[in-house]
Amino acid sequence: LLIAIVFLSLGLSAKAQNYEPSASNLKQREWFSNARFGLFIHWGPFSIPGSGEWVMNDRKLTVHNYTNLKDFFNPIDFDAAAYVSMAKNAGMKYITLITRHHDGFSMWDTKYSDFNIMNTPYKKDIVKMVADECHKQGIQLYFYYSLLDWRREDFPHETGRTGQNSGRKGKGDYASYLQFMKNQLTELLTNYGEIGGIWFDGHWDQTAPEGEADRSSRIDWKYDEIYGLIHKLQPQCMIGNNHHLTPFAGEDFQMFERDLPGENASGLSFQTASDKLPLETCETISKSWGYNLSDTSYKTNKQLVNMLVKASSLGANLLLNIGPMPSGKVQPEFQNRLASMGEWLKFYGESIYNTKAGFVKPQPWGSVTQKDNKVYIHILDSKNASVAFDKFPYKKITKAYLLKDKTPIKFIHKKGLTEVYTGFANEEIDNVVVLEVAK
Ligand code: FHN
Repeated sequence: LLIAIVFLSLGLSAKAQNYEPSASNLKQREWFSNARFGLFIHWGPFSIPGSGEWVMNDRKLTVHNYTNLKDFFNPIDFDAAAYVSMAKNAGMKYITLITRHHDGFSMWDTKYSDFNIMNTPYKKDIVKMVADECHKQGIQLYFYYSLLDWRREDFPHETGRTGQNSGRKGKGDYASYLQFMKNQLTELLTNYGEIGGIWFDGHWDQTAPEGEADRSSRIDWKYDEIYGLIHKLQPQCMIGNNHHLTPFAGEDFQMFERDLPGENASGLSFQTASDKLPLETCETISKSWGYNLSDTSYKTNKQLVNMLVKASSLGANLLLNIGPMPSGKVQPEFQNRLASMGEWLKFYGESIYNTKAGFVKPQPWGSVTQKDNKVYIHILDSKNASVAFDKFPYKKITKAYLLKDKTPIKFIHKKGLTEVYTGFANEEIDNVVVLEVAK
């Protein structure tokens, strides 16, 4: 028996190690790497109290009391077409929608949980409405799906770091919970057309706190089975998991929370950036992911452009979040910022979309993106009179000019020193200098 078990587990891990992405998956990865900008939507009954999406855990609400929220979720102002157009006008190429967050509420018509949108006064499948509109307007759709569940009896809550105040008894039953997740994922990948990717979150609930040496999980999530199912149902569908660790076998992209790859400024991203998988960083416009009445710390347009530029310069996408109001309305502070991003991208998009990481990491003055024979120098802080590189990777600079109006820019380029003169009088959000180069 022992030999059989060892053999079986070797077989399973070999299967995971040997994951070969399909041709459609590789194509999808390439598309994703070029997309650069997406919209994250944190929304559901958790939006009602206006205290963010962690309200159930933060206020120590029991399953019994929290469940009452579903009787108040009636987002009469929700307009899927307007959401999708808002994302497109912001220059975003994809939407990542919360289908089920840690509170376990399903935003679609699921057979596998009563705690779902059809049992609210609204009674309309929000995932379907968003999916139909995304397919109609030609923008890709990704699903956020929480591995962690604060309500279900079968989730092994007693081993987790959150959700112990829920009033649940027992130890959970992972085999049953796993089957539940597989059933739900099957619905999501069968009934809503082509899906760009699944964005898992909550793995960290079962690991030691960030920064501690032992980050192994307290339960075996059996990702082999979950990932295998997803790739079987929709081979192109990319899998990402916000576990804050080095990507596991079977994953197709790597995400960083509130952080640029490799920076760990937030203390949430200890993982090193993969040089094989597409990268994504996610951030909020204010502080909170879900609607928060007291959170008015909106980032400025300049800060948001900086984030997009720096992410691009590291070869990563920016997934920028909004937390709509309980009614479905998107507050004007978010709408205005998204519209400004769109305006900026209309002009400067050539230095963002389809680019690759720059030859240097972000610098105090700004950062670099590259495409074909063009190097884009993004001067985000124009206090400096010039920027210098000691290892410029191209032999020749054939032209140097401002992207904005083609004003020629002075430079020197000799062995061991390349200096571009950038002392601009104008205070643009981002002064983009284009260098046309040759090997
Ligand atoms: O706990 C969640 C949080 O609510 C939010 O969804 C973010 C988005 O990256 N992820 C988790 C925290 O890591």
